[in-house]
Amino acid sequence: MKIITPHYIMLRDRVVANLSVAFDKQIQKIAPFEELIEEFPDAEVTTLREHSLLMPGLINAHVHIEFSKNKTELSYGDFLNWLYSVIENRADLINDCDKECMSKAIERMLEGGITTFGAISSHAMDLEACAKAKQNVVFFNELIGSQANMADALFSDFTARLDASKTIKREGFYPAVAIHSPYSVHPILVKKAVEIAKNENLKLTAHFMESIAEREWLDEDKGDFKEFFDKMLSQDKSVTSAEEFLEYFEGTDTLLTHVTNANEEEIRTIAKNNLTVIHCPISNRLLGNPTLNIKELNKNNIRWVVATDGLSSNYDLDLFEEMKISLFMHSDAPLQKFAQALINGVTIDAAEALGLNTGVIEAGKNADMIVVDLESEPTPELAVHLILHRYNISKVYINGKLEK
Ligand code: MCF
Ligand code: FE
Repeated sequence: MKIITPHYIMLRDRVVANLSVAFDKQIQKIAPFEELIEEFPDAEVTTLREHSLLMPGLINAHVHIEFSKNKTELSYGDFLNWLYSVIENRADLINDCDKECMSKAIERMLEGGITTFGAISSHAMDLEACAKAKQNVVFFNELIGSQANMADALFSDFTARLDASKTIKREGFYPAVAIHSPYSVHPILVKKAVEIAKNENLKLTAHFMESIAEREWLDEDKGDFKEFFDKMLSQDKSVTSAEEFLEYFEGTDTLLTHVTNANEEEIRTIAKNNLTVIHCPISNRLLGNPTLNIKELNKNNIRWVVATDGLSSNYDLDLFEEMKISLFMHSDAPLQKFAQALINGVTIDAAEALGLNTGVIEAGKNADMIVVDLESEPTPELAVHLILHRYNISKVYINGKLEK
């Protein structure tokens, strides 16, 4: 047993002072220190410095570890140009991103207080690095391919990767399924993969309605994807519609990434099916995509969480930076309330979306916690201060173990 005594603790809906936390792998009790030490006299005690805040570890629900090599290789500003540059540089980027490169990205997230991440794995090159990571990992094996005549081969490659990820037996590692997107995955494949996820109770995620090009292609078989599919795959129309794609996810609690171009009907379907939206503001800006309409999500009571996406469309994997950019992009959102929603989007809401017993400091939750060195007493405006000041993170606990 361990007891930690910070100056302040961020609980579910308030910040408290003068309490300590007793924990092993899970949080056991939150109470005054004297009470805890009496109950757990053999506990290892950590007393923290002035203005220390214990808060839940951060959760990055969507990151592409295999693309961590990119700095200047990929083209930014226009989604299709980015996609062409991915295809052109993919082999080099992936091959040059060795274990060290991937571990560096994972370590960087740890430094930034990320105790859980959702890895979108395109090729399983990141399996070992994710298996060895200190963090909790939801390992999303990606399925991609729009050509019906390739479906069997693509599907068996996907199931082989999924099976390989199932052999990783460690605490906090969860094999899962990613369906790349409506434009890039044939409905036959979508159906089969959703079936597996449902039967085996695996988490599901998909990129959805990211670009204007995706909207035009799915709705009308035109726009920038027309030339792309013609040139790359000799395909002259979309294999599905957005509405058909969404239907496959009925009865699942899928996380949809981007959703920056969804129409009203799709928003209603997302709300009706209780799906979660993953908000990646930096990625959207860099790839020339619109800004997520969070007002509309809130109106429809749709849960949204915040993630970095990969270094293929970001300059860092830092959720504090991500929240800050979002705060400034959504300039008409009420500042304090929106900042708090962002904090929830990297903690409690992300945990709930991923179905993990973490994201909040509460008895019975996994002990994923970080110590943030505030520089003064927290005020009711703490959420804004956390996002603006990027305070030092002095300790990181994952499943009760001190990892930083
Ligand atoms: O989320 C961003 C932008 N949207 C789509 N895909 C990706 C992103 N970052 C990396 N990707 C990957 C994706 O998983 O790039 C490939 C897929 O393997 C694009 S499709 C050729
Ligand atoms: Fe992505």
